[in-house]
Amino acid sequence: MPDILFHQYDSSPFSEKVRVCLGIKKLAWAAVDQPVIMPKPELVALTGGYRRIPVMQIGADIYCDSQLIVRELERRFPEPTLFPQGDHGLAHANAMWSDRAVFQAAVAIIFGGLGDKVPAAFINDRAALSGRPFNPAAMQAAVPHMEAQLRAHVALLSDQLADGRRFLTGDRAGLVDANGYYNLWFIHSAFPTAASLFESIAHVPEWLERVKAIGHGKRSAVSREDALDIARTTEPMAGTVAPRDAELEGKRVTVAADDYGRDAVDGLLVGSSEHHVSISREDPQAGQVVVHFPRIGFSVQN
Ligand SMILES: N[C@@H](CCC(=O)N[C@@H](CS)C(=O)NCC(=O)O)C(=O)O
Repeated sequence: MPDILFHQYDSSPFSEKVRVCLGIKKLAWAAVDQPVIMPKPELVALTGGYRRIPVMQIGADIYCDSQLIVRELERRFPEPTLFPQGDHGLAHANAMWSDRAVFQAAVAIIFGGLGDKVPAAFINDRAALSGRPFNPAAMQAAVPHMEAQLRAHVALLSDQLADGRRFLTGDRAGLVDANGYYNLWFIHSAFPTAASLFESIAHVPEWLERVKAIGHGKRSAVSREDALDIARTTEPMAGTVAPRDAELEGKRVTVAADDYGRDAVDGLLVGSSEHHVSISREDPQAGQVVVHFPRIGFSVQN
């Protein structure tokens, strides 16, 4: 069984970002399929309350958010790299563009386009997730603006590819390709009529095909129950705490996303850096686990 257990669902765009990175790295991994809406009892047993998808599990270490998952994949499996030109900082910063601006446009185009075809259970779940009404019918009014936004964002990809390069930073694919790709994949798979928005933008369709051809690495499957068993029967890795967090070492802290899905997770601070924070918690089903979060987009309270 592969070490990488990837809690995901197939239609999830942020999961697709990571699946492309797993493909670039040619890694073997097991999908642990999670429901698209709450409840997700096995997932929250592992995370302590964080409900978003994707989450990566390696033994009893639980990595939340695609930003940190990608960082950890690069740390553990450096070759082939996700940063073929270097530029680590810029490539990670580029996720703030894809995960916020482009994602917001994709969501409005897809759900505004689907309108009353979106199931009520999904609408209610996403309203609870965001803490705001989730109203596909109202999103329809924003579709023309969001389509213009999307085209302008995709034009940036086209500019980047204009000199004939195969991928966004050169001849080898990397994280920025996964970032640029997954929202267009999301539109294409969830609301294919809207794909006409970018199918005629120069260089983009060929590049999308190239990224698709990378594939997802070597995928297998593990059940949610088995994933919990693996957490319970393994020890989490030891971490180190950054000097600026020394006073918090071993103390109880609460970590929560600052945008949506803000369910707070609490535990003892056992690791940190400028890029991540790690907390240890004991769970009746998952045993002792360490849950890791990125710094960007997450608050840490004590
Ligand atoms: N910043 C997060 C965003 C993750 C996110 O929004 N995921 C969506 C699915 S693609 C989600 O969790 N939706 C609610 C759910 O699946 O319960 C990341 O990069 O992982």
